[in-house]
This record gives sequence, structure tokens and C-alpha cells, in this order.
Amino acid sequence: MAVDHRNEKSQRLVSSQSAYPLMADGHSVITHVTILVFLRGKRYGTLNSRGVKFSLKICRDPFGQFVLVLKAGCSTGPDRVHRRNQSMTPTITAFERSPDRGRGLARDMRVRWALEEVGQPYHVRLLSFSGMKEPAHLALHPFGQIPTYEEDGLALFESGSIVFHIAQRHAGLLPEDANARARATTWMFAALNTVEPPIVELGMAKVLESNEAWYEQRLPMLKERVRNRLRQLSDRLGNADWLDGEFSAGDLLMVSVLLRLGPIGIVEEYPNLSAYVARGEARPAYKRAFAAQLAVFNAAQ
Ligand code: GTB
Repeated sequence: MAVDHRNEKSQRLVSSQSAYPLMADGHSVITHVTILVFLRGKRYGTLNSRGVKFSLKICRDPFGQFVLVLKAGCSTGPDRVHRRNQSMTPTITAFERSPDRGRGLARDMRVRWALEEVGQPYHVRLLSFSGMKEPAHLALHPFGQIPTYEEDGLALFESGSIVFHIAQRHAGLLPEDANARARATTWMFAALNTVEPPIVELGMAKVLESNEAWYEQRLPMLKERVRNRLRQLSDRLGNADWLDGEFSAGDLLMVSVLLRLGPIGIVEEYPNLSAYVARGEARPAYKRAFAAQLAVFNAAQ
């Protein structure tokens, strides 16, 4: 995406932007601006936004012409240019003191990871268990849980929906090709609707039923249901790095779901899934998200 700096309107905007303070990451915060986006002299779209974060750079395109490069992930058509850049810094909610002791198993982790992948800064509002049941939070989340997501006039709950929203708003988590995008979205649903339920059931049985008489009898059945899904997933993944081409929001959610088995140790029975999870954990965005949630837990000690 390039903005033709020879266009007079664009030029005027560029010089006015220099009056705005640069943030630590080199982005500039602009409260309200209209930019006409040109690609090789052809009008390409209009970016008309409030509170957009982006940076601009003058360079030469492959044809030797000077162009102004907009670094904000808006790389396709006018619609997407418009949609992807309207948000203020979002606020998510997370445990004030996570029961997993900062191991990244609570569901704010997948939202943090998605935000890190797309380079979107965010605020975190920390909540106690009782705070989650207060009317103010129940207005955001009908089930009194974390995570939630708020930005300029929009409030969301459900980690899957939040990750999907982030993936739609920003480049990097869903392919541009419509069919590939639909397949990646399918993997998001598969992670949450098909793979996560037996994993959660196994985990909940450990937490809630381990003192019950039936627990030892039930455990093999619960583990077999998890193994069944992992076997199928392992067969489909084969030797691939990711589930369908490039890393996507489908992988982000699938890795997040598999990580919940960490303490139980079943993933290791499937070496390709183990390597898949390790690839996810090795991503810089994952590491930043993990460090951020661990810092919250440590600060609460
Ligand atoms: N379907 C919802 C989503 O995906 O957003 C589920 C949200 C959810 O379960 N939130 C949990 C919560 O708020 C935290 S993540 N629980 C409080 C309550 O219901 O009152 C689940 C979780 C909690 C703890 C661990 N752990 O300790 O390992 C792992 C996962």
C-alpha cells in the first residue's frame, strides 16, 4: 500500500502529521484525519479515521517513483483500508490473580497473543473473581467471565469471537484469499468446538471430581476422548508446520487449546503435535503475550 506523496492533499497531511508526537514504537497517534490513498498514481481508497496508529515512510517503488508507504497492515482494497484502521487502543479483561499462576492457560492469553501478532497495543483491566460477578462486568459479559474486549463503541466477550474480530480488523491472522480465509476460520471453530471440549472436560474432572468415587473409573474414558481428537488432528497436520498453509488464527486457537493439556502430558504422545505447539510457543508474539500475563501474576504476589 502506498500513498502518492506527489498528491497535494497527501503532502499537506504528511507535513501536518509531523506536529503529532511519536510514540515509543515509532507510531504517531492522530486524532482525526482523512488520507487519500493512491497506488501508482491511481486513487485506491480513503482512510478516514479517528485515533489511528500508523507510521508513514517515503521510499521508491519498483518503478523508481517516490511513494509514501503506510505501515498499518492495510494492504488490500478500499473497504479493508477503511475497516481495519478505525479502532482506538482496545481494553481487555484478565484475572487479577490467575489460578494457573501465570502459565498462560487462562483465555485472555489467546486474545493477548492475537493482539501481539497483529501489533495492536492494548490495555488490560484486571478483575478478581468477585469483580467478574459485579453488574459493571456482567453488562460486558453475561456469564461474568474473562476475557472481554472493548474498543471505541464495541464490547465483545468469548475469546474465539474476540480473536476473530482482531483477525478481521488487522492483516496477519487470516489469509486474503477468500477460500483460504474460510478454511482458516473453520480451523478456529474446530479448535473451539471440536478439540477444546474434551480437553476442558478432562481438566474440569481433575479439578472438580478427583475426590469422587467415580473419578478413577471415568478418567480413562475422558483421556481416550482427548486422544481420539489428537490422533485425528495429528493425522491431518502430518509434516506441515501449520494447519493450512501460513500461520493463522486457526493455529493460534488450536495451539492455545492444546497448551491446556500441558500439565496432563498427552500431547507428547503425538510428536508432530508437540512440535506444532512448540512452534506456536516460539513465536515472538506468543512470548510477549506470555510474559505480559506472567508479569500480572507475579505483580500480584
Ligand atoms: N467460552 C469462554 C471464552 O472462550 O471466552 C470461556 C471463558 C472462561 O471460561 N473464562 C474463565 C473465567 O472467567 C477464565 S479462562 N472463569 C471465571 C468464572 O467462570 O467465574 C478458563 C481457565 C481458568 C483457569 C485455568 N487454569 O487455572 O489453568 C485455565 C483456564
